[in-house]
Amino acid sequence: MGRTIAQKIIAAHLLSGEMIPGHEIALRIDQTLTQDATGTMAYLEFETMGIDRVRTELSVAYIDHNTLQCGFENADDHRYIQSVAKKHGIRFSRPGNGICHQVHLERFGIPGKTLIGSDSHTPTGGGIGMLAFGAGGMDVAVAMGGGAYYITMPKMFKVNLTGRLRPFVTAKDISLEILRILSVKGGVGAIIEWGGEGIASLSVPERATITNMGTELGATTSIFPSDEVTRAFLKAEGREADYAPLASDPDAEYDRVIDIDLSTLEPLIACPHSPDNVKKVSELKGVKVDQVCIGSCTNSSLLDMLKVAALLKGKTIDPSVSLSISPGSKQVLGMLAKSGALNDILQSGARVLECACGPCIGMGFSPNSAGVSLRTFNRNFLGRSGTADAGVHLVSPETAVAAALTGYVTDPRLLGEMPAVSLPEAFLLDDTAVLLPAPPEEAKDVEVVRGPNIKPFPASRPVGDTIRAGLTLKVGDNITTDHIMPAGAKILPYRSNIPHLSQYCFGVCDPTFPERAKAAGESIVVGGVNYGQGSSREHAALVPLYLGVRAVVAKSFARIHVANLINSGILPLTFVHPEDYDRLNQGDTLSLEGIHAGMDAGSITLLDETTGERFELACAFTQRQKDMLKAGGLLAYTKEVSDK
Ligand code: MIC
Ligand code: SF4
Repeated sequence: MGRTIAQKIIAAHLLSGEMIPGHEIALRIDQTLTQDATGTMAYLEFETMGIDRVRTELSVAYIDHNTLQCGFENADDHRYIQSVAKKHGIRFSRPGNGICHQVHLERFGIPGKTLIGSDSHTPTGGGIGMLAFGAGGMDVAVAMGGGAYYITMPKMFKVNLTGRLRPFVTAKDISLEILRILSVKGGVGAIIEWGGEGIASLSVPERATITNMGTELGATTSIFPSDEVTRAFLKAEGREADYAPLASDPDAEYDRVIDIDLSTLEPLIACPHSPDNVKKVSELKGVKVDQVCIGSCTNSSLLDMLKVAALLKGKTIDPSVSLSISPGSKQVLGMLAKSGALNDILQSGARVLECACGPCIGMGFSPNSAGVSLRTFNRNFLGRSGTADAGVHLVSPETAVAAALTGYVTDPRLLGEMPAVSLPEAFLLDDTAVLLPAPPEEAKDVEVVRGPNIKPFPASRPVGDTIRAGLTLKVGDNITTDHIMPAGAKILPYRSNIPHLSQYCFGVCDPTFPERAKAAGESIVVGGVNYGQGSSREHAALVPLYLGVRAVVAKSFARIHVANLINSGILPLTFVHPEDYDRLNQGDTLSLEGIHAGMDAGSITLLDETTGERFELACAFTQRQKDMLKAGGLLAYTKEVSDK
């Protein structure tokens, strides 16, 4: 039987395990990336491993999330990351150089290579034919040390594109269409390969928009073939030598095939508060818009920005609207400046923000009270913008401009003719903002700089044979890591300070949780389906661990989060009978007994001591995961293994 693109890359990087869907496999990782909000923790973890130099082909540390610097915390973390990178052979992308995924695509992505990043949108690299995964910081630390990355062998989905997009319909609308079809959990356990004759008309940045938002489907990752379009992009980046063709075999088999005729698509919009709450833009016609934000790792490429500039040229935005534009990288901003397009943007009344995540993660530019915000981003989870009652919608850059010009949700096709925009044959190349590490012989003299915001990790706790704990929080379906451990300008600077962060844990669901959890000592949290969807932040596991959470019982889990729970030594269990969820009440006292034998048998009984009822819970841990849980998480386990 032929192979899919992902199966080919997996086979070439397989260290152990069988490529059978559902089985655990270990992969060799060629490249890693970190960003600063997860990076500080990842490098602290890496340092505990006592390895002098990273053992990957390439590791890059980006600074792009925490760039507001309202106090000393971020600047200190930047200095820490810069020094640790210099010491251990990691390249350092300075603040201002751009959003990790955009810069990585431009300067480092290579078709056929494996990449893991401590950011859930690392699959952006699939746009250039990389097999790229979002992962928790600990997994990235292990990969930097030359260790394997473990995943469950995914199923293979194929999306076949036919036809061609009509004017004002974009790659973002393709992403929203697949979210409409599959929902935020429809990609769980699958790798999505994009193919069909329709992909020939999609440039690498457009493909990257699509693989970026595959994360919102819950997919393990997404990938495009590497073809002449890929070659042209790499050539324009001065990296044609990195090109390698990559395609699936004609007889490759897929678990599911979805056909989309591009010529039938219309401009789409995801309504609050979920990326899969998708409607046609025309259905929301006339809704008043207060704010428009263009940028983020989804839509900040040069192509996006040139289109935006062309549409804004010679026009002024509606006085009632506030418009922000964050170009994705220094390369993009430099080329906008050189071509004069930046001036077209500025003259329209837009506010140009720095090349960083910015408003996407609530780092400034929060909407007004109850404001309607149209954003070209990938997530519109409740509270993420920094304004609790804002209504955040996700749209394409074209639809964003239409709203900025008119003040209302407007079908961009009403703007008239789409100006012709194309990518240049050569990009502006200047890598001076990517600092090189010290050579090995000098690295030993590099001093790692640690600020006072860096606090110790929460103590690891081995999972014993019994857990007796209060059900301190019961939450519903699709709980995101933004619910569990919110981000935003007030909290994000404390990513290396778990005690401080803990005050905000589950703040979106129940601000009393931290106090109640501390009072209870030990807790079990109960959730619905797709618990922990969204970001890769391991803080959504480490902070609950700090607050005494010993187990999470849910109907189902999101991939990265469940790995982070196990890495942190928190026991994730699923209901065998999902309806049992309704019979558990917040405040009950729960106990789990015979955990070790249960882990071997694949099922553990939960006793609700308050009601006397018993429930059957499932677990399907590999030996490695069981050992990790019994050791108290990945770091303790790694230490145990290396001490033997
Ligand atoms: C996000 O988009 O939610 C983030 C912020 O980039 C996160 C990482 C983090 O929380 O630091 C992600 O997507 O993994
Ligand atoms: Fe940054 Fe937003 Fe992309 Fe996360 S989704 S990496 S916050 S731009």
